[in-house]
Amino acid sequence: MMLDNELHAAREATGTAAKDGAQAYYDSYTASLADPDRFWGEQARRLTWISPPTRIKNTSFEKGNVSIKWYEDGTLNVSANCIDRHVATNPDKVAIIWEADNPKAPSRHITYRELLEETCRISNVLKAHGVKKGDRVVIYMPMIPETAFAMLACARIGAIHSVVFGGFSPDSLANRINDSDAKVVITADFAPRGGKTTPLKSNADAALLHCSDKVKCMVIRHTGGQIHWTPGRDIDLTDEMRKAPSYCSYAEIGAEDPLFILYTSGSTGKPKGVVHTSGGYLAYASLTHEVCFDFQPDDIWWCTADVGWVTGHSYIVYGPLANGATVLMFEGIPTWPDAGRFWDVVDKHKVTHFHSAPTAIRSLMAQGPEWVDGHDLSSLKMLGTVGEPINPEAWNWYHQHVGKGKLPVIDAYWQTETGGHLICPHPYGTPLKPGSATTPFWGIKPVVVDAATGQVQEDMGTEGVLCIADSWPGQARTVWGDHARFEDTYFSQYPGLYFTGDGCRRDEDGYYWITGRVDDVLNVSGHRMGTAEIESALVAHECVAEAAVVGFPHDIKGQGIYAYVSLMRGVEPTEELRKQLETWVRQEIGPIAKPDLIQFAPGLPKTRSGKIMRRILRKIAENDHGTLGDISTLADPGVVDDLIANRMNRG
Ligand code: 6R9
Repeated sequence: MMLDNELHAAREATGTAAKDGAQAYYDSYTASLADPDRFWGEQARRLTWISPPTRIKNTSFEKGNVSIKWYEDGTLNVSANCIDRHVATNPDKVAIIWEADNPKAPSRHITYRELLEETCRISNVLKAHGVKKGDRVVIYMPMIPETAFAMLACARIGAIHSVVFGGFSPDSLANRINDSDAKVVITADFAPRGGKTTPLKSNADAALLHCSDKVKCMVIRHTGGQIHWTPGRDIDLTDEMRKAPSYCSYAEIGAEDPLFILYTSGSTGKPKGVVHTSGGYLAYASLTHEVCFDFQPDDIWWCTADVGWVTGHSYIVYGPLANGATVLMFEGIPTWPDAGRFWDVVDKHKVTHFHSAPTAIRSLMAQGPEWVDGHDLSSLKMLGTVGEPINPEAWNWYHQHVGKGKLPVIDAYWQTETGGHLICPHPYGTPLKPGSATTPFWGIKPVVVDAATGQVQEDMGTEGVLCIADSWPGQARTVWGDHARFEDTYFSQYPGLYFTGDGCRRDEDGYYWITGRVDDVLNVSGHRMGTAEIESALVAHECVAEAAVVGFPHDIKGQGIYAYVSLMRGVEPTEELRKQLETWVRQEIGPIAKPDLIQFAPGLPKTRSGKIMRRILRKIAENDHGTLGDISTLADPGVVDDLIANRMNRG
């Protein structure tokens, strides 16, 4: 379904004609590929540099020599770009509107001037405790403005932050503190969410038992609930902020100095610390935020992601604040206290841009349209979706009920590693097709590769794995402490190309349709989970001999987690044990990794060389065991019958 006419009607109805027409947009695309140095040299001017770059692009995707540098001789400060330059022109503009989990709690409005003061206070506290340029600071926080202050405070002094999602367990937190060798953890007492609270500080206490005793713990008092204090290690950040000076000068930072590390799941081993640097990342985040959403100065921008994920980094904090936007930050969830909460917030704060995820849309769709229809959503100009492929049914529901059949839905495809959007429509310029992220953004050269032959497919109407042929400024530079792993993960499969890990189809019109991960990464409610991580958590339990984890289609989450577990000899497969294993995984990794279904299996299907045949496990989990294909290479084909007979997903 092409929505060309509807979109033109939308442009008229909302009166927000895109700054550039569609033709200009696609002309810029052509220019960006024809002369990247010139194009990105011009784009660099959107930032305020201390020393403007003269060298623009210096990148190589060649295996063994992967090196990505943009604007390498430029210097700037990211926090000054996100704050000070707006304070100079418009200090009383609201930078952050905060809406609490509890709908009865007052919202907060933080102006750019206040954002500067609060950020500087944290910078000063960090400095007073010895944090210097290049030191790592882990941020384990609720969705509160102080989280953004803390990120920007690190950027101001050149410290590298690593935000850890508040839903991660103490073990996951400890792994990230240790891998990044962090000097400080910034946390809060508790994180309220959906009427429940996560005890962040006590999780941090548990994590820090496994870390160097030099790591300091700074605590924001958010709910004021009772917490344990460890003298000499814990610092009352709320109190120290109050006493700290409200100005801190910003440091001069090289464009290629790291801004942050963000851990993400891969197909093997432990999560990787993806490293983003300062100049290219910020230019790309701010450009995509402005262009892909036709962002205008008076707009009220709301992205419902958590700051613990890359979407929160690029499209709650860095992109919008670099553009001087008013950003709404929401502590709660879509369905609490009821399924009308998102729309209450849109109406209350007159949100113009609403950017969310397919899983949230599907969960609201399941509650019925009446929760949306009763609200005044007339402030909205544009909708966004990100995180996983959106099924056309959810897209249409979103467009019809939230967008009243008029608003464009910007489906933005990208990754932690890409810093910003890779493939997404131009609002009003690109005719939309529900379920397709449409066409590449400026500077992005997608290629579809035949997975079996490694051949680049030149045609339209083709399918394969998605790679990108050349670098763009927002691209991750390395994996923290392990450049070889960076090369190996992204640049070794298809020489000279960046491998996304996603499958895709390019249709006759040149539109891209992401078909999901082709590696052992699951996408559960838009969260990336490595099957290997969940498996190693399961086998760490004393009753478990072996485990294999696969995804299965799930109405709300997109993918659910299906675990096949073989028990140690003599251990009985009971319901109680099943519950224990669920709790175990929650504790080991976090609630998002809890298996939806656990099947006890006396044996797993393996090849004669001992490889687990995941293809078969996937089929059984999908309840599609009629077409298992060739199982003759299995060491013991008999296990398959047992797996089918005892499957958990009889749909
Ligand atoms: C931004 C983000 C990345 C993976 C990516 C892909 C999936 C993200 C998507 C999408 C289809 C979209 N993904 N956006 N698939 N359409 N619009 O989500 O980063 O957490 O690193 O996940 O998410 O599979 O490879 P991240």
